Amino acid sequence: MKIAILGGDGFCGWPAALHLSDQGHEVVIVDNLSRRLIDDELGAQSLTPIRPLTERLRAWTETTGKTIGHVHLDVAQDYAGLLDFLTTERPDAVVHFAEQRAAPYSMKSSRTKRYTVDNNVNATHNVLAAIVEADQDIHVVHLGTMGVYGYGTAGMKIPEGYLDVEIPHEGQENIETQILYPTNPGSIYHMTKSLDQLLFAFYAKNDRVRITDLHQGIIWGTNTAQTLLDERLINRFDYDGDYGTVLNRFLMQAAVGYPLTVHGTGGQTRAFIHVQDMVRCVELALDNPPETGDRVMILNQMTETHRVRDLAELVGRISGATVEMVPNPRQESAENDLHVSNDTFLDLGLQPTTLSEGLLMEVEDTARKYAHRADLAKIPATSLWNRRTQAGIPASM
Ligand code: NAD
Ligand code: USQ
Repeated sequence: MKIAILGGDGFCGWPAALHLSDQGHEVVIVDNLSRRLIDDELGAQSLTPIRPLTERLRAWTETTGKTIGHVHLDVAQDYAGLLDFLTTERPDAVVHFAEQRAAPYSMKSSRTKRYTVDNNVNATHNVLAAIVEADQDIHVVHLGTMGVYGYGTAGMKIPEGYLDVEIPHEGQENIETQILYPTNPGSIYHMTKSLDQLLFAFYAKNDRVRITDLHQGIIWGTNTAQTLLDERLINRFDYDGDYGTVLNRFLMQAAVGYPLTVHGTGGQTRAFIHVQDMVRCVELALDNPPETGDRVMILNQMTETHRVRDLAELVGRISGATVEMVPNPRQESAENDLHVSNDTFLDLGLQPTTLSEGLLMEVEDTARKYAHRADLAKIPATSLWNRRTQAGIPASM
């Protein structure tokens, strides 16, 4: 397959590009390097020493003899460039990672809120409109989020995107149908992913664009089989208060001797997946496209759920780190349960990497190895969700 990876310089896109290239696919990365500019804006750098994209690509060719192309393009702003790219390159599939993905960054200010909405919604819409205008049958695989569902499901197992409902019908039998699972986003970032869902539903229905939307949980881990081949291929590792995700932050904090920053009571339950399983899921999704447009294929891309305080306890146990309950900067439920159906990927053969296998290795091989690069001042989460959290009132929904 010829595959365009939009956002292929990022934390998920880079290992996905290498994995697909390694599998023999022809891969082209499209990225405007905005994530690297945000690193500069925040004064925060990846814990791991990521190399410039051109050097990464050269290292891939030197190491494996394979080539990955690169087009510097803003998918959200340069519609003509995107259309030209699709018309010229004619990819079989587009994997769309090219969005601003940090919830805390999206909640920092009206500027970052507006940037996140403009960038994410336009990027997704441009991809869909350009595919229709280019008149090509390109399979779109989008990286969405578990967070579109919201996290309070009253014990119900979240189905893969669609909910069976029975609607009362005056005096007649109830109508049985399926609807998109109602969204309940908890940040501007998660809201853009909810808006993406509607764009996908529309373009599938109206233009029969074939779309797979992967509702992904929080990624943990850093490297994959390919990014480990040469240090110049290393993946990024975010640990700062905006972009660092919870488990990787805990691993890094354990490595540098910083008390693990549990928000509030740590009662939030979230879905997780290892970065190596993420790249495999993307491959499985590409290999199993929906046959027709009409309806978006939605898959839950996660392998385990964990409560934040349990994760902190686990990381503390294997590393000796201490735990500190800090005031929650976010507006979110203090406690929630989460049950998720991930049957499709398991049926397609995914064999999950479990926390119990990979966690210690992650602390030793990545977090401790690069601990000397850490800037501890960047650890605290300073993005406050609203006037309540700014006033120090404990978060509750
Ligand atoms: P990232 O910020 O590391 O990578 C995103 C990449 O897209 C960056 O290289 C950035 O430069 C590029 N980009 C952003 N806007 C662009 C634009 N307009 N034009 C061209 N390139 C653009 O993020 P990530 O962690 O790799 O996440 C990728 C996708 O996966 C996101 O859409 C995110 O919502 C989703 N996701 C990530 C996680 C996670 O834990 N990291 C979990 C669930 C879902
Ligand atoms: N948390 C802590 N301490 C920390 C950091 C986070 O307790 O130091 C808590 C947060 O309050 C939250 C939970 O951990 O309750 C998860 O936070 P996170 O930053 O790891 O994850 P989130 O903001 O949801 O975003 C991340 C990715 C996003 C992706 C999402 C998947 O940045 O791109 O969409 O995970 S999901 O959470 O399933 O929606």
